[in-house]
Amino acid sequence: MKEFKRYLVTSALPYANGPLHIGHLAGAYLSADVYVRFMRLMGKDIVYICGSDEHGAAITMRALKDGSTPREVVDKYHALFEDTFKKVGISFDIYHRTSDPLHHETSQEIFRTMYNKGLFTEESSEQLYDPEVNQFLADRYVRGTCPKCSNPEAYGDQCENCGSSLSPMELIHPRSVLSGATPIVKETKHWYLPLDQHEAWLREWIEEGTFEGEFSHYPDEWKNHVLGQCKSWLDGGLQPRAMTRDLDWGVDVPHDIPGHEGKKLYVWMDAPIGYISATRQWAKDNKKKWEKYWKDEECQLVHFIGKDNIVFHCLIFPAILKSAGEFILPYNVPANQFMNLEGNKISTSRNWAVWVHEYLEELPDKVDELRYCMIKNMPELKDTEFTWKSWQDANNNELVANLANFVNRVVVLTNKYYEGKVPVFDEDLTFTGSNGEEYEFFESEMLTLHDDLQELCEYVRKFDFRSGLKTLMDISTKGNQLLQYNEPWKLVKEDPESVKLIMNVALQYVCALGLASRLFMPGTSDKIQALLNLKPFTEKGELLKALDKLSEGEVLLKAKHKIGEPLHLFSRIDDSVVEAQIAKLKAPQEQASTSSSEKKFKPMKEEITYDDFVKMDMRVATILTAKKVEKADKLLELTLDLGFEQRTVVSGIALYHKPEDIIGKKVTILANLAPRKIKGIESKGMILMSENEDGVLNFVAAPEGAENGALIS
Ligand code: B3M
Ligand code: ZN
Repeated sequence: MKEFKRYLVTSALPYANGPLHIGHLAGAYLSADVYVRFMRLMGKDIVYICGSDEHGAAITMRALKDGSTPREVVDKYHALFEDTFKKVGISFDIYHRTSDPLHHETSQEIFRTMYNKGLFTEESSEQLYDPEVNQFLADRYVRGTCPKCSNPEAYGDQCENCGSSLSPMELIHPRSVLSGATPIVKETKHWYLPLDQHEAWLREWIEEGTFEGEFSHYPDEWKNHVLGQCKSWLDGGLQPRAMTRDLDWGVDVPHDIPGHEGKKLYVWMDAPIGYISATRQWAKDNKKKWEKYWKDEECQLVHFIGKDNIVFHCLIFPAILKSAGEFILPYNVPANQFMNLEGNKISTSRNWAVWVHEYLEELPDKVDELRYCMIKNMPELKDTEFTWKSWQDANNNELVANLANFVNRVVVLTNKYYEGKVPVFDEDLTFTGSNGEEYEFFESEMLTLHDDLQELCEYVRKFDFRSGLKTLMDISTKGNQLLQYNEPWKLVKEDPESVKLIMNVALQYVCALGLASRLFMPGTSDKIQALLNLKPFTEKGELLKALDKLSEGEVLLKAKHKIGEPLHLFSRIDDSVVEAQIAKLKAPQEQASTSSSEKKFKPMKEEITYDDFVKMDMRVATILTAKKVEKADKLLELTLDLGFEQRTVVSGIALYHKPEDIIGKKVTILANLAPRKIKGIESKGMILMSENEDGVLNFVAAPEGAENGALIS
């Protein structure tokens, strides 16, 4: 085990294209959070970095689907992520975002350094291009018929029907998602990272743990599945990978590089650099030097990620770091596997997920219950499964019956027998062990407590968070056994002196649990500390201090210290809560499985002639201003730019769209509808909306790239 001067921990930057589900939480955030909280409690100099990944096709596809802009998409989800992580207690030192100018600057600097050193190769390739919107098409922007199974809706990178991975050129009858046009093949030039040239040192680094002949890490501390994936990539032979794309959303290729026009950095080039830019921002805000964390061998870098990101963190990003020069490489990448849900893989598109923000809205006082259940089932070495029943069981049988029960009994008894003061006991008291010999009961209990805490620390240090949590609960079990075995409530009459000793030991256990639960369940730790009437744990070095005290035979809680009043740590969860959650999860699936002909569609309207149709003047427009109409819940007053004029339209969409969210939005409008006065405002025209089954109104998207005033026919 190597000690470092500094520690730098990152969690994968989530794509800001949709909310977080519990699989994300168990994958890359709770694991890192436990590790970081532990390191802080051990007094380490540690920085915990994360932020939103705001570039790439994941974002632009979402914007396309929602009829909004990439900027709107990332702003929305970045804000949601910040809020969600905060409520779950993920203790980042900074939560940054890759659309920040500092990130653009940082990734451009690294790209430029690599370019100037001649570490990219330039290659031309043929790619699909949409001739109608004049744009190269990312893989996901092409759909067509799968050459393997004939599914007509396969994506350019994958067929979701048969699971084959594809390239867009393989699709039969390809079409552009943007315009429906048949793409043409066009040549384009990109900068490639020649990973083949990095293979030899990467292999040595992964397999031997040495870099340029020097120690880097112990490979046997890496998880087998992580090493396995890396080796299989290496054995398959690494290929050069394009580090740029033809896109209009992302980090520009630096403008001093010839041929930069229209090119952006590949999202997997810029996203991991997001860790560096976030550290720079943190350092700026806290008057620290970011280089001390990224460019100093005395710093341990650990990336927490899900298994689908292994190749990027273990091969591609290290190759970027080495090329850029002077950077340290990760000491470990303890990737987690996946967490399944109620018997199936979590799926965003099928809405088979527990969305974290919804959990927090529906069960706001059950945060530590979620953290506990996620850590207990963390997919550290293999895929695991979350079920609402297991969540309920973990709460009722472990948190309530074991931890809360123990803590509560100790606090209640201390208040009852000793006016809430930690009892002073007779130090000459001796106990007789099962072997008939006398021994120092108190000292031996403190040493056991020390060893158990030490064991918990060792597990966490080795990224075995499940065992760490199990050890915490074992300490609580031992506390319960202490009470159960000695029955202080019976013994108090006949042997009050022994009861003082037992209760003092029990209080030391409660204190240790309060401290150690901080790693896993910070809210519970706060509560225990409050009911012991202690100063708030500062985190910095508290666990280290406690271990030192216990190893010296000193107590954590001094005799005569006055504790607080009892307080509920956890309460039982009823079956009805579980049933409601399962019903909610299954409802959309059942709806989807009823065949479309059974769906309730609104009846068709009466037939009209072509002449009726052409009377309508529909146009593209942009919303310039939007405000609520006074005393009308449903109405917004909008100013629209039709290119040739501006006009006011009153629209009944206020229940579904906030004014600040829709300013700048491109919409479609029926422009020659006779003006009407609505709530005293003259409304000229009507915005086209579609209504879903729940009556929610969504904008009919304007055609991509269309200008204000363009006629729709
Ligand atoms: N955004 C992929 C993901 O969310 C990607 C991770 C980036 S880490 C630098 O799974
Ligand atoms: Zn297929």
